[in-house]
Amino acid sequence: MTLRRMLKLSALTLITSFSLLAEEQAKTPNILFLLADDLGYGELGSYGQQTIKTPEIDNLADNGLKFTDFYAGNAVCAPSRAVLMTGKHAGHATIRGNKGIYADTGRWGRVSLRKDELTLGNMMQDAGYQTAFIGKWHLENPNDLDTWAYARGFDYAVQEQWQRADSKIYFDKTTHWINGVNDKKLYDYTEWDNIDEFRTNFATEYLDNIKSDDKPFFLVMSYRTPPPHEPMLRNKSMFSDKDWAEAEKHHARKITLWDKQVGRLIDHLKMIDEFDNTLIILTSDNGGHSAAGHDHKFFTSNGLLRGFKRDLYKGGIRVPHIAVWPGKIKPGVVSKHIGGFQDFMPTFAEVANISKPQFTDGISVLPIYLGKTNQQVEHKYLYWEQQRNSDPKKSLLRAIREGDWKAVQVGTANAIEIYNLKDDMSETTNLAKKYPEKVKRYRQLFADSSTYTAHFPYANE
Ligand SMILES: [Ca+2]
Repeated sequence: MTLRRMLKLSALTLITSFSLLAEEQAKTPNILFLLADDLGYGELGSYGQQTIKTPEIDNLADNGLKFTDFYAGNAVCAPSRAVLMTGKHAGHATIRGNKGIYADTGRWGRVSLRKDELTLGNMMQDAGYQTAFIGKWHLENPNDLDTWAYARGFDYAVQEQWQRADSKIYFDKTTHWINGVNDKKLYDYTEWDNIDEFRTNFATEYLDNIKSDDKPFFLVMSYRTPPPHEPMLRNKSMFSDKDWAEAEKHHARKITLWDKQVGRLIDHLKMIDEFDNTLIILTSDNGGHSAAGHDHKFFTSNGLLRGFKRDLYKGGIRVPHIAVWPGKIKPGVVSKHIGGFQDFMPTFAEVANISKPQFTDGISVLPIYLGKTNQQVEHKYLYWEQQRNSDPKKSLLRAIREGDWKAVQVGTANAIEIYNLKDDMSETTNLAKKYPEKVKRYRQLFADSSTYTAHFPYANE
């Protein structure tokens, strides 16, 4: 080979490398958001679970970053998902409980996201993403299709709808509605391992045949696992040799089968060659539950944390948060950063290279994802508020996490409790009497953090 030809080849190689690099840099990543329902802080092997095995998710965690102090938007489904979808914290979100009051009738019922609220789906659409949502939405008025996921920022939406509605449409809980009520498929438990296998099929179908190749995707998988709403499973032999109550066997089966489906979706992503360009998040909408005969203490579902689903003690709100992004997120990192569901909106805005919406209370955690921890902005404090359908003296719950400190008030009739999490992660010793100035400060912060919203009348009390 002549020297001239060698130089020409080297130059060509160099140009090709540069173009590939530019192409690689310009390629906007996909985002896959895996949302469990009522999965406790301690229900994954990677978060300390000893009995139920979650090898697929543990493998995912090993390949990414794990947060220890990350919080759901609230301690029950709808208000937590409202925080996720709007980037507003629980005192600013327009949904503060699973039911709100309608002033005209005095009835407590399901409240949808306001139609003028920009959702995470809307934001990602505006950023040039194709968006998809599969599973439990829980932010709609069942009678108003304009409040369903398909109308709220998702180009493709498969939504379960099992809340009773007043309309003529009959919402069977096995029905999965595709793009509004244009199409539907019924889930028959005898044909599948679990409902999340059925849902994962929608996801693989979406990735293979529905999404286009010219835009990145934002796919939210909203699973049914592990709450008690799935009473029937085909496989009853798993764990049958255990000396456990039937409800506990059922709980363990569900998590085991769900883990398998998460693994299946990740494998599919690898098969279609999208894994390397996808940011994958796994988290839960609130802490582990005790319902339908299942006791959250049986498998230590919430680790050493106090309380469970519905509580603003940490067992109700602290959740796993695993983030994987090949080549970007360093494997095996554990972060103690204090964050919450409102942070996903600004994080995804930054990943998509757009400005975060001004109204969000969240702070992007992208610096932590990328290992630039010195650039991470901290929250001054996190605030939660939950309103229930009865007397606020008993049912207005509020909490704050500020550094090592936690303040909790369980109804306005009860005093504010104060805990120092540094020495007392299980919130067992109320230090309110010892720190009256902190009680005063948190009372003020409770009031300052809660704004008026229709349907939840106790805000700012
Ligand atoms: Ca939930």
